[in-house]
Amino acid sequence: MPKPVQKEEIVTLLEEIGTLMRLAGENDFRAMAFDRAARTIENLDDDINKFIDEHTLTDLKGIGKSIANDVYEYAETGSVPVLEKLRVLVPDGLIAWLGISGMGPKKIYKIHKELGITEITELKEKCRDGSVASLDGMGQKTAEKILKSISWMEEFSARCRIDEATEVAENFLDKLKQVDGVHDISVAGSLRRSSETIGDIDILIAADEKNASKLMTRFVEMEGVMEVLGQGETKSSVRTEEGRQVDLRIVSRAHYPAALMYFTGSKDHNVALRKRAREKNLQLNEYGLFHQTDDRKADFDRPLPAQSETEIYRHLGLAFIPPELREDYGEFDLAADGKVPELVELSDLRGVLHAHSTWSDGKKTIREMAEACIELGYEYLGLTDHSRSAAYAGGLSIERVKQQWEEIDVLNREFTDKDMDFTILKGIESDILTDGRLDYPDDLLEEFDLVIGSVHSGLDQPPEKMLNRLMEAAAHPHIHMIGHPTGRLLLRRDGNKADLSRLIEHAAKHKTAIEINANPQRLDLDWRYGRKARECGLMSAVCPDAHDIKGLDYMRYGIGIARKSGFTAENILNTKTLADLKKWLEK
Ligand code: DGT
Ligand code: CA
Ligand code: CA
Ligand code: ZN
Repeated sequence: MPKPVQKEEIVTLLEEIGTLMRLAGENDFRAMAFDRAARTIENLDDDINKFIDEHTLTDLKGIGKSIANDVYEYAETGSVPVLEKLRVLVPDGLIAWLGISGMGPKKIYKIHKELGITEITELKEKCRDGSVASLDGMGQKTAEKILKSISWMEEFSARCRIDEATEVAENFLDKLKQVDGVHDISVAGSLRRSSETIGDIDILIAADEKNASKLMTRFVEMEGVMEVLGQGETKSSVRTEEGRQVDLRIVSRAHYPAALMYFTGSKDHNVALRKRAREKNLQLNEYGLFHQTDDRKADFDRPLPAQSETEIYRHLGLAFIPPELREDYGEFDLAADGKVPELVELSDLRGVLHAHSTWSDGKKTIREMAEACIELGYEYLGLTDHSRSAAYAGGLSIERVKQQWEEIDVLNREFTDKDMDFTILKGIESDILTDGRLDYPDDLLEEFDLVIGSVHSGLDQPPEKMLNRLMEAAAHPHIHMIGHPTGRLLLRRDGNKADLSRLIEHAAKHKTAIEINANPQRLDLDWRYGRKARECGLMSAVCPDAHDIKGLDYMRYGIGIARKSGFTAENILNTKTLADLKKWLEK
């Protein structure tokens, strides 16, 4: 028996197929048939499940045999081959083009086909350099309209990764810091809270009033600003070349602590703070903390003195709450009881676990990776190339594993001889096979110093199956850590929906760690599981999953998430000394 479906689900399914067909350049008549079927079902008054159970969809006007069969198949199995095929066929980048107003799938296909481009950045270039204008039936006007629509879309377009936002923000901070009259400057908003994705970038400056307008002018005229969205005395917004919005607010020195608190957010955190204030007959706003007037408003003549955020928290009966925790996600309980954890810091990290070399799909040799780690002050590198099933990523055969060990031995001997305090651990990132087994025989697995198990294939298993698969791996006697547990790619692909709370309990019980993959595309384990992890005594690690030298810089984003998770250095494996780490790895 097929599972009952929702009418809307089927409408969306048929519409998606129609759209993707056009993006794939298929015959428009076929695509139109899917549109027509979608409309028919949308307008259907009877329960669609009746037609599915009785296989009578073709009785409806506008639904042919083949589409009816697609719907039956979907109801039966939850997927349709034609859609799966289309999803592979149509480049991901093109789907984003659908958000450009005035760009239908047919036009998108034409431009994509004739200019061989898939990304919006490329589309912008081709609109600017005349390539789009020169296409049949397009012209300069069309190109300009597309550019306008793109910038409009970007203005309202959602979010970016934290590394992208950080780069933009640091560029602004570096330059603004040097301007005369800036007393204090900080990022605020989601970036200061180390959120996994960022909407707009918020910057706050403390300056004397007489310097404010000069500063604002400097800001809106900075290199990299493409468009001024608004300019005022105390607040301005710009859009950068990268399409990011940056908001700058300038406040007086006296207001800076309260303003920093307010604009750091999160909104939910602020709401809870203001409520606490009112319970103490106080009023908190972006200017400060005030006693109340008789009609319960802020009495601006009676502020409570506060030189810092810490003092404001203290007035409210709370310990300082680090920005990363300000999500109204349990931090108030901690701060009221004086139990805010001493969050792990980048400088606590002693080594790198989870990195790749040219032996699999990394870009640098083991030596180059090790030397980069030494340069950054780390004491060890847990090298974890891919295992043999990961053929697409140059996974290592058993033979190659043993050769790699020889190379590592040679390098380690060299480090010892040179009296360098550095060790490469023989690790592997073993695929977790679809049934939860690891990728090598036990006697080989046992010989690695570090075994990370990650899911790289069969990502679309149903949640329960995926959970069992991960739990099976976590219980393996030779595994030390689960890599990127959901496999999500932020802003691009959802991760698996396995019940991570259960995985966390299970992994903690088996003394298997779960990494925080610090690659800003992943940041997986998600910080929202931090409390659960701490309660279960789960070990985690901040892992760059580096495939080149630059990848080692991802540690900072992983630390942000570790802090957001409420982790102290004790929760993080790679804060251990080599000796302690080795002990732990021996389980
Ligand atoms: P984003 O930009 O979506 O990544 O997230 P945020 O948190 O940076 O949000 P944003 O830029 O809209 O505002 C920055 C902070 O300013 C926010 O975290 C809290 C504060 N804020 C802004 N609007 C409101 C508001 O309407 N109510 C409260 N309580 N706080 C606000
Ligand atoms: Ca923001
Ligand atoms: Ca903002
Ligand atoms: Zn990896």
